[in-house]
Amino acid sequence: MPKAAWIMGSDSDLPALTKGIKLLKDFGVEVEATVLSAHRTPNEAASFAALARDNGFEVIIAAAGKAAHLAGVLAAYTTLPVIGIPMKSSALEGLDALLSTVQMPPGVPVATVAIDGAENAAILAVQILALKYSDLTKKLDEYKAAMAKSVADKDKKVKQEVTML
Ligand code: RP5
Repeated sequence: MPKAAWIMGSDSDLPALTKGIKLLKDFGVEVEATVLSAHRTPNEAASFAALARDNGFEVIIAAAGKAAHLAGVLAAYTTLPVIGIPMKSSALEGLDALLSTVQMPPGVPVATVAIDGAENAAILAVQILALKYSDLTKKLDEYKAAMAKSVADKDKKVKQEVTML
């Protein structure tokens, strides 16, 4: 079973992440959620990342707000792919976290999704894991087909509503 680590800087991040975590689990990925902070528990964060591959993780998702260095610090200690989610948890509405997460120096990439972009983080993680687990490719195709159907349904509904105007 594919295995992902979903790290968050604080328990206060969880409500904005649950939809993404659920989506990742719905794809059949084992998800281990952990609270770690680049600033409050730097040693634990470094050690988690350094041991992540040996502990069976294949991708790391890291969500943090404010001066968000979590994803970057984890990426510094592992060669596993790290997906960063900047959280909208500050007076700056997440722009601070976005810049802190995305502006990594050459050599230490963090694949950064949108502010509060937990669902895209989940899908990107599945796309990475699908390179190894081919059944995930089929599930991604089904996911895209369902998305397209939902847009087609909306198009039909809008056309009907506009006809009635
Ligand atoms: C960040 O600071 C966390 O990721 C969270 O988004 C934000 C606030 O954390 P708490 O003060 O609620 O623990 O490190």
